Amino acid sequence: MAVKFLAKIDLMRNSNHNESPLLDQITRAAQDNGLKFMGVTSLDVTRDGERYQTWLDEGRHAGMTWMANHMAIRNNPTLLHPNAKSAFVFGFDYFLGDKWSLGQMELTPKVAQYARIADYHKFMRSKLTKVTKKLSEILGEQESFRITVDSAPLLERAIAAKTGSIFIGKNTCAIHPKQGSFFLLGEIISTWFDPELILEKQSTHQNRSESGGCGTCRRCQVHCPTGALDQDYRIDARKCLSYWTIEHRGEIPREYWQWVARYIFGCDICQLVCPYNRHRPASPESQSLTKIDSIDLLEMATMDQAKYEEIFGGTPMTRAKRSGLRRNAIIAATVRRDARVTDLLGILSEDEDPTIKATAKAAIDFLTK
Ligand code: B12
Ligand code: SF4
Ligand code: SF4
Repeated sequence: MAVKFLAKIDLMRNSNHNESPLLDQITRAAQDNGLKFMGVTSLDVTRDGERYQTWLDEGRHAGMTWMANHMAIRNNPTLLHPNAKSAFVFGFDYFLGDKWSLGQMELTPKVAQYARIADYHKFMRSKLTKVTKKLSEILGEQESFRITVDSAPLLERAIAAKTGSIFIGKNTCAIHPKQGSFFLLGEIISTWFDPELILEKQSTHQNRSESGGCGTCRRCQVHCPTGALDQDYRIDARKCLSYWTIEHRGEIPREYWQWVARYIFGCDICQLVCPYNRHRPASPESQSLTKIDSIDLLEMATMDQAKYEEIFGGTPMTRAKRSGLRRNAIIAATVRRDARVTDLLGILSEDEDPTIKATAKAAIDFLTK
């Protein structure tokens, strides 16, 4: 596909760039809905598709077997929508102001920031639906669109990097040189294509420059508590706390317990230590969406379905299901010697949920050895 890369447009800064009145209008539509427009790019992900396959071949996706599904679409996102030719990429800034405290055990375990607010799959989709209406007005009714927010087999970070607004860091996150990495991604796949306005930039993140890049920095790799960032720009989900506490079903290996006690759901460490996230103000829009303030380990370890829905319903934490959240709470309470929960380990080891049963038994073992 012959495309032309125009001068990099710093759309994340929401500057009044004058490269294109059309892109300006889209930037404004995004802003009106609390989003940042990062750019529009083609759907060619050939190089990233190859990287993705290597990553899978090495088993780095851990137990996320679904990541090997729909490979034809992942390698060719034009299959996502009839006549699809481009992707408009948007970001939602969710930074809540957390700081990294060098591994200290805080009073209560932390929840990753994105998970403390309402479920982004839902609210970003509703924001993007409004932006799509505007796109239809601007680009004409002959164009059609499909919204995706982590809901299709799409290499979202690779697509975002092609706009030139962000780069991929050694922590594998999409990082904006001025805004850091605490933003969520959403895309509008579209039939529209204008070779003059499509941004097509391959990542140039090896060197540090004005437009981003890690250079010789290795902070994320050094501070990752579990060694999951064992190669530059590649994660091993088999070692990532975020994988174990969110995606994994069943027991969590003992070697990760001390970290589950600090981060009970997800993990922000490799982002909090990143220089690109320094001196960031919290996002007011994200603060207003906050649903989880703090965690009560007793309540979380023992909650029934109704309590689970009351506390965690509508948040990204439901991804781990009630079983996963109870499991994480038992582990955190055990490491923290929270007697309110450890006194119940005998009862919990008879629980009808096999994961809870096994985790409680392992917890008793942990405390007695
Ligand atoms: C599976 C998944 C996970 C897995 C695996 C993470 C991973 N790094 O792959 C787990 C459960 C561990 C995870 C954790 C998190 N996730 Co997640 N996750 C995804 C998901 C669904 C797929 C990612 C994927 O395909 N990974 C496979 C790898 C190989 O692909 P990739 O990282 O996208 O890399 C591509 C390019 O970056 C490039 N590339 C990779 N390596 C290299 C190397 C070089 C040299 C070059 C040039 C290019 C390059 O090619 C790759 C393949 O195409 C995406 C949503 C989506 N559909 O994309 C969200 C997504 C990546 N996650 C997101 C978030 C917020 C998180 C967490 C921060 C949540 C948390 N606080 O716990 C952590 C961050 C951990 C981390 N350091 O990545 C956001 C990231 C936003 C951002 N600014 O980057 C996404 C995009 C969801 C969204 N819509 O916003 N996640
Ligand atoms: S999310 Fe946490 S465990 Fe996973 S790579 Fe980043 S620092 Fe390591
Ligand atoms: S901490 Fe350093 S190496 Fe890691 S992503 Fe940020 S700039 Fe890159």
